[in-house]
Amino acid sequence: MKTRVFSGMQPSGNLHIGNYLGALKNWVRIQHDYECIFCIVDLHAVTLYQHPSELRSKIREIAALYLAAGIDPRVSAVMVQSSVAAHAELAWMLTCVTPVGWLERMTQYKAKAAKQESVGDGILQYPVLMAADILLYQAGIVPVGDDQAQHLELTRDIALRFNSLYGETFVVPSTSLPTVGARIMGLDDPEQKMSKSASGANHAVALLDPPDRIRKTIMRATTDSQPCVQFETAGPGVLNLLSIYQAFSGWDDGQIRQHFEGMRYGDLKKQVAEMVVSQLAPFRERYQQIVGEPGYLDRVLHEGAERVAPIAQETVRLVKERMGLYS
Ligand code: ATP
Ligand code: LTN
Repeated sequence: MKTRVFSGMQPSGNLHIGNYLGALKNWVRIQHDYECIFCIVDLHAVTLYQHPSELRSKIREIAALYLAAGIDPRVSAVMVQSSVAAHAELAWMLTCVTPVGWLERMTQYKAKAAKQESVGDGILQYPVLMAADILLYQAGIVPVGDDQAQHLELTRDIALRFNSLYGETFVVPSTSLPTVGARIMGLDDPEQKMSKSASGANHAVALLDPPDRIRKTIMRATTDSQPCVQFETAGPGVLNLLSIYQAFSGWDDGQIRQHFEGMRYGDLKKQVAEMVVSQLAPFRERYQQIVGEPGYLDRVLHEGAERVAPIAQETVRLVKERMGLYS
């Protein structure tokens, strides 16, 4: 039997090249080698307030972008988290074996909590729900960007703890990070991870941005005080642009070095912009086709949920049996 893969993205904000290079591109690459489930994690999105009608359309937009990027719904299951109730059901059972201290140590929790006056319980529970997403399907591999590595560690700890308390129940998953592009930084501030929820106009390139917008954002990217690329001393802004080029082009380190060493920043930016424009052009086209076909997306999401539901049911049945819950 093929190893199962599970991953997901939150339907909050616009998907950007960090999401693509860190995760989505890998999903497309491995989808024929594994049994894959790609989820739109709407229950995670509502840990922060989302406007209901915007959330409803974002869920469909993200699903369409998965397909536009090359996920084939005949091969992989594409589904929405809240359409399979077992995600929330298993999350409760896992909550009961998770020490609060483990959750309070999560860096993303600390960063989000620091920004709020009153911290919703969902922000703290967020990684338990993520563990439930993965363990529910007995996934062996989880392809994500670098910022999710700590949550994956926690998922393994929860699985191991459950297995040791109640007997072997869950597959303990491993994390799959891309070799290049696992952490794309903000174009306006290369000290911060590129993020959907950041506000700056020149922070990110969104997957559906038109070519002129992409060029503008990249030409305005923060570099450093040197005039041209010097690999030995390059600052984070320049290294970020080089990573973006490398991840999109698939070039190795030697090719990148040979091509860009000594190049003026203006030319570096032009080349990065043209690379990104050409790689994203097919996304916009396919996206329009997908959303233009009445009923297609709903069919994909409905079939995705139907395909994965029996796996989820089986895990919940097993967990209930192990824990002695009524069934
Ligand atoms: P938010 O700002 O709303 O938290 P996000 O941009 O971090 O959003 P997520 O939905 O949390 O996006 O992440 C989806 C996937 O994209 C995850 O696998 C995550 O690791 C990856 N990812 C997010 N940002 C980056 C980035 N800057 N570089 C590489 N991968 C990223
Ligand atoms: N927390 C993840 C999204 C996510 C996820 C998952 C990723 C929720 N459940 C399961 C991989 C596997 C994020 O990217 N913010």
